[in-house]
Amino acid sequence: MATHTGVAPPALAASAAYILRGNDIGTLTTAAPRLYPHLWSWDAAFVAIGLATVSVPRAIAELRTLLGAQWTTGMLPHIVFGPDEGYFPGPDVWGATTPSGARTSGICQPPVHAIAVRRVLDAGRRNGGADRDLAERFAAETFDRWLAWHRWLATARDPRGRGLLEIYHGWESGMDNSPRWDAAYAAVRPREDLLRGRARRDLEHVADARQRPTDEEYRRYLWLVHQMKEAGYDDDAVRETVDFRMTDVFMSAIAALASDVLAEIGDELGRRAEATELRALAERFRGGVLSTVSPDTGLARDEDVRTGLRLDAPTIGGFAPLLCGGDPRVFSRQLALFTGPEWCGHPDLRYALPPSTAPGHAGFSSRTYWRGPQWPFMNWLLYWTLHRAGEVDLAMSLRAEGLRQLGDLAFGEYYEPMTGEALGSAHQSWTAAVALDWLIVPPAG
Ligand code: 9WN
Repeated sequence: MATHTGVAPPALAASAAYILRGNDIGTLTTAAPRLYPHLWSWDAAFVAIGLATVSVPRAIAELRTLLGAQWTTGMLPHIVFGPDEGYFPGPDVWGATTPSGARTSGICQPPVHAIAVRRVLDAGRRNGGADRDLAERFAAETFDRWLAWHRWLATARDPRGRGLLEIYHGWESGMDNSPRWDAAYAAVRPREDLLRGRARRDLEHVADARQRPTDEEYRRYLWLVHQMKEAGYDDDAVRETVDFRMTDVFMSAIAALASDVLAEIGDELGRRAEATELRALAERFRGGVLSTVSPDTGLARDEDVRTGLRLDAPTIGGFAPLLCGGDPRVFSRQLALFTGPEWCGHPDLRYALPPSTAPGHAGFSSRTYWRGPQWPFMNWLLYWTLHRAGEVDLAMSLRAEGLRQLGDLAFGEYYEPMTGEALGSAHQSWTAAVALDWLIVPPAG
């Protein structure tokens, strides 16, 4: 098998490992060398999945760094800052330090981490010997920490038990400027220009500013951070005061999936009561996600909690039911849509992979971040989940196309869907990580 540029799998794997090694600053793997010189929560999970293919101990160290910054509430913060001062908004803006002394942001990201624990455990068992012991000890020692994270989400972020997680910043979704959030952001009116006199460091590291959110968007992002900081990052106070309050259907589906995965780990550890609790959570989130599916479009929808309005933007977020399952009819309708001409089967796509926003939609922009480009880590997440759900052919096609896309060895943050051009940051860690997993771990493994 060769990629589109003829790169042989060993060369691609070696390059991916080289990228991860290069981004490793000892305690953490930066999400990207220049644009993102710190640890990001959901990136760290995918990074650990990739690292597990070359070093189980190093994968564990990555997850331990994240856990070392866990808040006493159970929240895993979306950024754990390293020593580099080259990111804005940095620790001075967030003003959040944990009792353990970790400098963090004050918000979270989707809870994909149990999948990483599963993958690390499996890698340890495949290798045997010291790796097996280490991975099993790690899973047993940290199980309660992951559980605390899921419990925090279930209480602080789903206060009414609807099975839908609330977010208070688009950054929490990990899909920052997706059209999913346009309407909610339009209602955010910053009362101070917190960008004035501050440099957008992110724009220094991309070829073209159009690949990133606009200044107008950044003013709103900073205003929300300001509001949360003013509320002392207190969960109840933030919920009541912040100008952005949305349910995130994709994050909720990830919570369902990851709760099931953590329950399976709980079973293996003999933690039966906790496994039962996690399965009930998975059921709750699955029910929440399914309750939002539009009978017209077949896509799941986010909701503005303040107005009760459901949002119909056709984005990758609408495919949340593909991650959590639960209703065979919804699932097969989504599969048809996903592989059809509006999405992966769109005739103009260079690779049959899901764009972040449907081409043709008013909010679509082929080079702009979450408004159109394809994201390799997302392709991996869907590959892994669909394989687990028994959709092996589709999963293997995502894997093959995903690897062809990465044959340019750029390890881009995201890709222009029509031309295949790498955009955003080069040498993005989670992109390298998923390439390694695809190349090294047997698909059923
Ligand atoms: C803000 C690190 C992160 C990803 C997100 C992605 C982007 C940050 C930014 O980069 O967000 O959190 O500065 O743009 O949207 O999904 O975790 O790779």
